[in-house]
Amino acid sequence: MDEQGPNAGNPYVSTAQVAEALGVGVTTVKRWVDQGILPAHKTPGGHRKILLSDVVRVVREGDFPRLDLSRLGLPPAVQEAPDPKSLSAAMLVALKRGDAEDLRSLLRGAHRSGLAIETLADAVVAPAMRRLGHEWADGRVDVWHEHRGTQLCAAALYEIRATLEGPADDTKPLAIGGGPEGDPYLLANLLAEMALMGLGWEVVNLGPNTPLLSFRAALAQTRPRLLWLSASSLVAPALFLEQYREMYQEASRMGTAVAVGGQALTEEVRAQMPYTTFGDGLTHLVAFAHSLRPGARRPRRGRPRGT
Ligand code: B12
Repeated sequence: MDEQGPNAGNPYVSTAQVAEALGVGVTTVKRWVDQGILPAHKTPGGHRKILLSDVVRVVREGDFPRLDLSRLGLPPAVQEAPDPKSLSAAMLVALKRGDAEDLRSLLRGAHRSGLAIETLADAVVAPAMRRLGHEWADGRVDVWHEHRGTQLCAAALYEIRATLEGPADDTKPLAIGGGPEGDPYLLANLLAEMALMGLGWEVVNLGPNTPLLSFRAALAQTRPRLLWLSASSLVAPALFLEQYREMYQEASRMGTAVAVGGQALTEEVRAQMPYTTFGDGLTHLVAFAHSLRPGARRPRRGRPRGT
């Protein structure tokens, strides 16, 4: 970590630079910092700096008539949000061809041009992978295409994840999560982790195939504000439900909210599960996490709420 920021993909910018790019006054930007809308980080040199990823997030949530993000070194394309449908179709082509470079530039380009991680997950990655799954079910592709596609997609996502990393900050709320034992699915958990990082949370991704007893140990040791569970496949549903209920009771005793989702959590399975919230997509997870942070505000037209 130095004055430049945690990494080249996510540099620090000054309040003056942010003011110029968003077309607002420096005092307004400083007020947003004080109100927690724009988190500021103390650099080793004691300067208050803002992460580029936080500016992009605020821009995405707000509406800035005099926006000029090229002043922050971002490509002009940031202004026009890309169409998720055509991105998802292009992603499927790259997945089937195993074209790593195409996949990387497609996903990185979409994120740099302002698409939130949860939108990338729900409207680009999940639909493309779903179609790949249908082609497997119809015998048009083999399981190895799914494995390769998952690995290439994960590799591209880890590059974006690196740009979301900020300095450790124990004032941030903590979220932990992953997938249950026997469930190998990687992408939904990686995207859940990145979506919560993008929201300014401290996040621990336990990854797929994690025994619920280990979830409980992590819960006791980290006492998170939020626990997510992503279940795409349940190899032993009855045992899963029994262990999950025990974990949920412990979580609610600690005041930890439990968010669940994933293709294996059908209505029938959910009817047997207590949880704080369920979501079909990661947009639901982000909206729920937002509601857990009282005071975290979204700037309205050109300036934050109530000023
Ligand atoms: C990739 C893949 C695999 C890979 C996984 C690689 C890996 N390590 O991740 C491999 C090859 C291992 C695999 C194996 C199998 N697979 Co498979 N797989 C898929 C595929 C193509 C994509 C899944 C994926 O990663 N999607 C991307 C993520 C981001 O999207 P998502 O999971 O939909 O998650 C979204 C939502 O559910 C939600 N969400 C998810 N988690 C959470 C959590 C919270 C808190 C919230 C709020 C929301 C949320 O938001 C996400 C983003 O929108 C799906 C097709 C599909 N329909 O998705 C088939 C699919 C899931 N597989 C299927 C099957 C049958 C299998 C096998 C049984 C095949 C076999 N006979 O071997 C095995 C089972 C393996 C096991 N042990 O469980 C079927 C499942 C059918 C069913 N309903 O049971 C599917 C639907 C394919 C099909 N069309 O039939 N698979």
